[in-house]
Amino acid sequence: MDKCPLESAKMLILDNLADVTLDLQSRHDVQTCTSWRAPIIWEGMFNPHHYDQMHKMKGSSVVLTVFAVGRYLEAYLEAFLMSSEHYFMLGLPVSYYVFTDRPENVPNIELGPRRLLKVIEVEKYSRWQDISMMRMKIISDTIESDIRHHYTHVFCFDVDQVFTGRFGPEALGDSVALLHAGYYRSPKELRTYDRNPKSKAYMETGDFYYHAAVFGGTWENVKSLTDSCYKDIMEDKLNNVEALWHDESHLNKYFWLHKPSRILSPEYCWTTNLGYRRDIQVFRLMWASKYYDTLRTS
Ligand code: 5GW
Ligand code: MN
Repeated sequence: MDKCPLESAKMLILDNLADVTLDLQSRHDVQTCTSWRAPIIWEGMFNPHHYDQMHKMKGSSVVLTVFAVGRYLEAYLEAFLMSSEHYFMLGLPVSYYVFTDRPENVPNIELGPRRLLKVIEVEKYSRWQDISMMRMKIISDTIESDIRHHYTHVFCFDVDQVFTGRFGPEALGDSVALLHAGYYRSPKELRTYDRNPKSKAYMETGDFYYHAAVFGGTWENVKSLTDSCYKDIMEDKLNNVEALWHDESHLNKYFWLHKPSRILSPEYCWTTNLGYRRDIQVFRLMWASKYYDTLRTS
């Protein structure tokens, strides 16, 4: 159903208000805006209260998708969800969509008001690269059959991480990408884009190197991103190629062709393996430890 003109005008004004209150000058040590005028969100640039109020008024509601297949379920899911209850989009309606091969083993977490958890069974692919890449297809299907009818925004997360600080509605936008902690200060030639011309993910150069551990946007945009990445992954399979960093390579290609409208600084996904830095003023989400030797054998 179309929105009435008054509603549409209100939305437009509210969207613009959001950006007027962002202070791009408040951080001189980092890049706060892209060449296509999308803000890059760093601590100190925004008034948290403003975003909380604005998204409440707009009626924003968020789905967080997360996959916990095989041993990743016991290793990470509980800590991820418990920490998310403390920091992720507090004040807005949030639904967790947990995709797993063993629904009965999903931990029972006590959720805050207007927060729900839905468990969806998926098969366990034998190759880990496929677990990672099939997320695109499954997210797209779930948006189409369910999410689009009930929520405004979708955020997709890796499970091997823990929230340690506010991850609030300032992160919501039409199309949201995250700067990879390992590359946000790297020159273009050191970024690990897929440089194989046979792959659909091939790119010569890019704007930034984005991390596939967090991406989001309106359901419309996340649907289009996941559809496009899945299509390219399948085309690569037909041609017997696999992109260097799997779904992340395809995600980077997508955001090169379809610029994100909002970018999250590495404060939104950091690892102390990279140490402590003056420009990372707050840790909002941290990588959990990797147990490759035990988790990646199946
Ligand atoms: C297992 C072995 C190797 C790579 C991935 C997996 C794996 C990933 C798995 O067995 N089960 C699973 O649920 N996943 C999902 O895919 C998790 O949500 C995980 O966070 C995501 C991406 O895989 P990661 O986190 O191992 O990838 P990187 O790029 O963070 O190393
Ligand atoms: Mn991960």
